[in-house]
Amino acid sequence: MNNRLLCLICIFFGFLVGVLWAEDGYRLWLRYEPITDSVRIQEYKNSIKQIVLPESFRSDDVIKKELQRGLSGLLGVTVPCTDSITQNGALVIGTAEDSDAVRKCIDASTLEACGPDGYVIRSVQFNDRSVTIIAGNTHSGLLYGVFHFLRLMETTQSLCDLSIQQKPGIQNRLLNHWDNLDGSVERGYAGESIWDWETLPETVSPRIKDYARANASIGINGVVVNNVNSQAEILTADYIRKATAIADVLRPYGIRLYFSIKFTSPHVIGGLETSDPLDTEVVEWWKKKAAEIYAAIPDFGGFLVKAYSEGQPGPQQYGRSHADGANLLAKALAPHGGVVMWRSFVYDLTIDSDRTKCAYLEFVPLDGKFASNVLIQTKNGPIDFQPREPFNPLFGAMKKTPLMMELQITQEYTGQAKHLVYLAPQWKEVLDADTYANGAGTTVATIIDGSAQGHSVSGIAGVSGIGSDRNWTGHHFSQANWYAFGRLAWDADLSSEAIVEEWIRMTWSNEPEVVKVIADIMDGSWQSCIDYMTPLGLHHLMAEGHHYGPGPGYVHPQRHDWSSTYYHKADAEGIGFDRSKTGTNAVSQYYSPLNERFNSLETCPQEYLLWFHHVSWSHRMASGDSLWDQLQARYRGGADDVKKMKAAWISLAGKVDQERFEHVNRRLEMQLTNAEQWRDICLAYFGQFVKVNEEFNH
Ligand code: GCW
Repeated sequence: MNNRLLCLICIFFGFLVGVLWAEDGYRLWLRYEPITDSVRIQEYKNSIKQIVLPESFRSDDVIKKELQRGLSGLLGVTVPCTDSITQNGALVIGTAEDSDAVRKCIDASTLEACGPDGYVIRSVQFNDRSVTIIAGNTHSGLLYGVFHFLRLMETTQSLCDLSIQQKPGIQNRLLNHWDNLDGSVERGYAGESIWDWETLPETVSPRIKDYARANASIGINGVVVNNVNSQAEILTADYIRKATAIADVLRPYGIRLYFSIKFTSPHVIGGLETSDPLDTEVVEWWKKKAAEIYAAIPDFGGFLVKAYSEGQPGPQQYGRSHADGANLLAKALAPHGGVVMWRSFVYDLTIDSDRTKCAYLEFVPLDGKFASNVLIQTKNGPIDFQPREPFNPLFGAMKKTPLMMELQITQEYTGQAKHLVYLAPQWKEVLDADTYANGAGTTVATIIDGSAQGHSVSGIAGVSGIGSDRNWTGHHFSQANWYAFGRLAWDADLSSEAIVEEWIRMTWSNEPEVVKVIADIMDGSWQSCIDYMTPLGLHHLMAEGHHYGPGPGYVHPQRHDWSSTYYHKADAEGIGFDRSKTGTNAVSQYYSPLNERFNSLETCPQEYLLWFHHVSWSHRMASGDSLWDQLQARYRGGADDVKKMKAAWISLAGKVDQERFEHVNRRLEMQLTNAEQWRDICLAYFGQFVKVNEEFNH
């Protein structure tokens, strides 16, 4: 072989190795990279010398596979699976029924308290051997326990003296895909849908299994596969067959499949004259449809519905209420154990001219009228996933109805897949907010987990930003929002900082310096985004349609509630939406003392100031600055923060892999340019009003 040929072969194989080992983000936080800390490796090897699994798990169960995959990546060894404990360092996985060690070492009441999804991880002595037990009541519980155990290793924590007991706060922890049947994704910024409807059910992409693994690793147990702006076809026999193939892949990971349905399906695909919820043929149609779905997908989760909102049909067109519509579907699903997730995202301005008030006015009077398997799915804030909103006053206001919370993982209004914005602090602010519904301490988290108002069914949904891009979410850092959503759905008490640290260690590096730099970038990123887009309670200033860049002067030709000017109301006097008692009185939808706190200019928290008040440009802020000075400082500070984020990122050159480093760096460049645009366009626009305010200028 001549030298040139040899050289070409080497280059080719070098290229192949490069491609195969490229750090492209596909593995998410489940990278299972070899641990480099030699003390830890020794400790781990001593703690895990054999895996003892129930017999039924020993062939190709996902628990066994995940453990072997994790351990061989992290430790570089294949740990043998056995049916009994033969040495120190056994890792036992099982329920009380199938494991002697579980029965003897874990108190039955402790295990029972874990419920169906919880688990116990404990270091014990059993028959004179040192053993680690992962115990649960169900396959899902054990799977979650195993992922927790692997997370400890991925984040290089000790496995000695473990005593962990976990159970999720919320029962239904769902992703909502706004995926259309043609493969496009509404508000998706990471490529086409991961469901390839065309080739299903014959071909199921291997990606779906990796998607299921990722979800299970953070406790997500339900997936709505199609857009809430639904197409009736999803309920045809053809699509049910296709969805069955997806459900079969999700099932071993404890994930149930749901559909978004179109309310007029009986008419559109069923050939009925009407879809009136009180019509007996319509009732029968839904009953049969539910039976047909459950025959194919026995663990089907239920329906998500966007009704009478943004052009979607609903019961109102037949003179019926949301409750009539939801109960129709609830009745069809109840015999099979399914639920209805009925969205409260409605804003019919004939009900009230202040958009923030509409959903409350429509839904609160229906409290107590919904069937027991209906949850009202409510966005975190009263408008629409703006960078910052006060919590939605519906939380706490419907005491007889379980309310789910809908968060947006896909960054529709927060820079899409171009801006690095870590959203857990936004979600924490809402979850931790006190509604005062049962007096002080009734946080939004306690409303949605059902504990404050005694509901046995509970749920939370995140609008997924997942697509077929190799890195799943478009921006490597948007993966963190998927991760954080799952972790908070499991445990709303986790701090945003703790989640960030876990995620960085698993996704980027365990090096303390790298962890610190990335954590600093992420922790402040939400506040920076608010500052360069919509500071001090401003909202809905984005350009029309794509919802990405700034459009403070935008006026919609027909709908004033889609105009930016409707929201900021800037004029020569000042800026902001007066929702105080002398304005639209939206403050009255909050319980006392919040209602009074928001109502007064003196006590209204600065971050919601222009949400609730029209404030004069010269108003003295707590800092002593005028409002206009403060607004300028926020816009400038926000854009400057991005400059700092970028500089901090550059300091990581050579410390994280080149491929992701460069990708993120390019995105930060775009973010900086866009943040400066937001700053310049908004300040120039608002500045016009300040200039004509003579009193203030003198
Ligand atoms: O956030 C808005 C989006 C719409 C979306 C709607 C909703 C699916 O701009 O694209 O439609 O909310 O939540 O229904």
